[in-house]
Amino acid sequence: HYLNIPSEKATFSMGCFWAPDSLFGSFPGIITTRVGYAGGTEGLIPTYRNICDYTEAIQLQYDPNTVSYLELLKMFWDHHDPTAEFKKQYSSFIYYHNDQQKAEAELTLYEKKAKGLDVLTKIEPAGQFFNAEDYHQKYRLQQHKNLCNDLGLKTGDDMINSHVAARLNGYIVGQGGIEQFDSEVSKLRLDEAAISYIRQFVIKYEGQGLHC
Ligand code: MHO
Repeated sequence: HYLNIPSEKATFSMGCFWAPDSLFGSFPGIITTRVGYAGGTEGLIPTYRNICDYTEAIQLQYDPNTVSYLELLKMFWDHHDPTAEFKKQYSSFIYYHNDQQKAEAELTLYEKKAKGLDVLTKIEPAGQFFNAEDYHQKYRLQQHKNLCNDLGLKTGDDMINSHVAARLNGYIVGQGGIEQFDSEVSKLRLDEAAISYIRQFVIKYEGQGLHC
């Protein structure tokens, strides 16, 4: 049913893409996520082993009536260090999908710079997005093979297109927390065994942050 609600895209690069896949996956208003490569030279085909001049990126499909782009931008800024210098693969980018996203991204960048921060983040139009290899999609969730099998999540496309996979990839590493998990879990239509399996990880990892 979430395919029938209005949705918009957002694309960010903020270091290793496994972390934002979990960070955003269980965030309110996120419908689906995919990880991949963005912002490189047109005509070059990036892969994880040969990423060319692309960045690791997260692409979100979100419900703008539940979460605003400004709220997503706040998550972007709050969950990586935009002043740290990395090779291009892990650099900080906001790839905008329309003029309003561009204006809001520029506003928030300006606010950071006004605080005296030496922010390296670049803002560019979203171009072609190349999906990463299947094993990178919902990476944290994929570490729970039996759960994925029980949920019928078998292929990379399953991982990319499933709302449940997006939510659980966050919850399984504690993102979103137990209160939010309990309040939304009935909507995910999981069986009791799956719920209690996931629930123990939400409790275990809540508040521990993300690593790559
Ligand atoms: N530290 C991770 C980075 C993976 S990320 C998808 C590794 O050792 O593979 O770039």
